[in-house]
Amino acid sequence: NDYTPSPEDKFSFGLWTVGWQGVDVFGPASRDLLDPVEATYELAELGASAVTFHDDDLLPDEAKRGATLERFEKALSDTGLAVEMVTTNLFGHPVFKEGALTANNREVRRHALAKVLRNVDLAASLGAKTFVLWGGREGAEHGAAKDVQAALDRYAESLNLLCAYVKDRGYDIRFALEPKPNEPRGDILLPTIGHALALISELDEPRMVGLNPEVGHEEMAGLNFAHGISQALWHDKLFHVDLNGQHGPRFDQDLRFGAGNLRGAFWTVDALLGGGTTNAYDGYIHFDYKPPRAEAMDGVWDSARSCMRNYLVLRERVQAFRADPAVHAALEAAEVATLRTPTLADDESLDDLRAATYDVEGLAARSVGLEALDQLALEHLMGLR
Ligand code: ASC
Ligand code: MN
Ligand code: MN
Ligand code: MN
Repeated sequence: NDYTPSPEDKFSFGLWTVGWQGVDVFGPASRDLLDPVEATYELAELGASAVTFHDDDLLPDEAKRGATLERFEKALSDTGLAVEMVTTNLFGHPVFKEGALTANNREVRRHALAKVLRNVDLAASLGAKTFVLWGGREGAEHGAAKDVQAALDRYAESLNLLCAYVKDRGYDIRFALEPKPNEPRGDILLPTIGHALALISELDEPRMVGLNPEVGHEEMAGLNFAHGISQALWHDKLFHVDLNGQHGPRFDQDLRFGAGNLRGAFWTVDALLGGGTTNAYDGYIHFDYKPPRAEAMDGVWDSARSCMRNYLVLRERVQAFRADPAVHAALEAAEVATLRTPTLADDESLDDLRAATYDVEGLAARSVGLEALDQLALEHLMGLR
């Protein structure tokens, strides 16, 4: 297997990923500005099927908006790449320093919503079906500074207005919220998949809003990403995904996919493929990472190539794991499929359940075979099987 990306793999990259110039808290850019249209051609060359962008990645300069869009649309038709997702930068400009859709200042909130609406029009005109909202500045560092309940009212208000707008215009677009626990704000609203799911259930059009979970963002909170996206799939809410790498709870590293928690990446791919369960993910395999500041442009393209290669290798390993007869036997021994049987049978009552006798001591002493099963997974991951 040469792990060459193909269109069926549906790989997608944010233009801001390879375009990241390496500006960080301690130093300025370490790389030159990358023209987003050139990045589009290059990503197509590497094997991507689609690109995504924030309004300001593609169109930072209002005066050049028309000309850049024309060049970008030509790149899309030359390469056959799709724009599958669009998102709005509501975090970079200092006007959003205290929040955007949930800023205390009402003018800021109105400006933020107008910026999103304009970008929704652009997303629709480019055929994007998913619109992501990452609320990096929606949060606080201080206690009394943010009325969290009012902020959630305003978050819900914005989402309700956006859904009504999309319906009114007849756009084929769904929204996806991207949770993150902290950074750049001390504490961000909707910090995890679970918090975002709970907010969605309170909206006017819950079916139009789902999630765009990012590997590193859940892992920053010490959470299991595969479990998180599995729950999102259970709720039919995994609209999109941001794959990258992270070494446990620390700053948002945005490593290339496969770096950092490799074992977590194995289970992430398994969960996306529907790993032995009901719902699988069928959307784009989207990478949101930052090529490390130390790299020059050759390293940037190497890292983009590696994201796709690592996904393809892990997919092969996961499929081999799921196809291995020894794994089937271990799953059987661990009674994994038995969990699909309802606890109470159709023709039974709770009285029947209470009247039955259970061999409590025998059950307590039973073997569960979990270590044997996990070792098989590790051996597949390590290439030993
Ligand atoms: C997004 C998104 C992120 C952030 C980050 C900006 O839209 O998904 O994780 O912006 O990439 O640096
Ligand atoms: Mn991130
Ligand atoms: Mn992201
Ligand atoms: Mn990111």
